[in-house]
Amino acid sequence: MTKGFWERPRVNSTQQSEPATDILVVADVHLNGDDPETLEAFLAFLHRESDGCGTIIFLGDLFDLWLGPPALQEPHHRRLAEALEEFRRRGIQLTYAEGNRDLFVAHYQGDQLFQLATGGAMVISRGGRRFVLVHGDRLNRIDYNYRAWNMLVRSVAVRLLLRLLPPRLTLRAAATLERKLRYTNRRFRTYFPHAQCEAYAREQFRRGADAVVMGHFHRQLHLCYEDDDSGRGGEVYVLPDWLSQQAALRIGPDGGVRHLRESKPCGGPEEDGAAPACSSQ
Ligand SMILES: [Mn+2]
Repeated sequence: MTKGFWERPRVNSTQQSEPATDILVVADVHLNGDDPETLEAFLAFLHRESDGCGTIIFLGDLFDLWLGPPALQEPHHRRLAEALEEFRRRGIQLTYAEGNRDLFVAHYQGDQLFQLATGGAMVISRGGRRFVLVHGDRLNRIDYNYRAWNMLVRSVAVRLLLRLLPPRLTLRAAATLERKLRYTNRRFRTYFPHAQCEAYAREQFRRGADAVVMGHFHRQLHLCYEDDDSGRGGEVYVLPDWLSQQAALRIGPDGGVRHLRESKPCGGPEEDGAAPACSSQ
């Protein structure tokens, strides 16, 4: 559900208390059925990097396209679902914030695969810092075509259609849709909407957030916003995509944020150690 995303994002708190464990945040993995090697590489990455983590937050677009209804789960979706079971058995909390390639994932898969799944933003606290985590595709309010498209495909009518149509037909249509979707918000993905980001972030800071974490833009940014008239400021971390950069972000028990990066093709993990210098906007 996306209604009121901007004005009042659907925010969910994943935990009341603050456990002394790290949070691993991953975005834009863009897995698909044609590339099982990448799926396995991602799972290996998750196993390695989730060591010492109590929570993994998937910040949307885990697949090139993920339709939530159980009848529309393809082998690569099922493979990941099976693998997630193992993380849950290890006591790791799994959460999901939908991206633009996810349709009704929170609705249908929320209770099955994740302790928490949302079509909007989620909130988590560490070290007294309050983080708002959101995919980021709906950040740009002036991308009217995309917003209209987004409202249409996430409507109740489309959800019902997905349940009524024969799965084979739906999956074929989805493959076509997915190709089209690649171009819907291309123009707005080629640059980072700084003004829109600041407006969104400041809204969250005024509501008590200390930092906003997002993916979607397939680039790494760390932005600091000074206190405004409301006396509130904060930071924005933009997480690069896992697909091309094997990037992830780790939030420590003290609220510290660290970017992880693994060199390609298959070297050991290289850690930047600290987020890039914070540049004021
Ligand atoms: Mn995206």
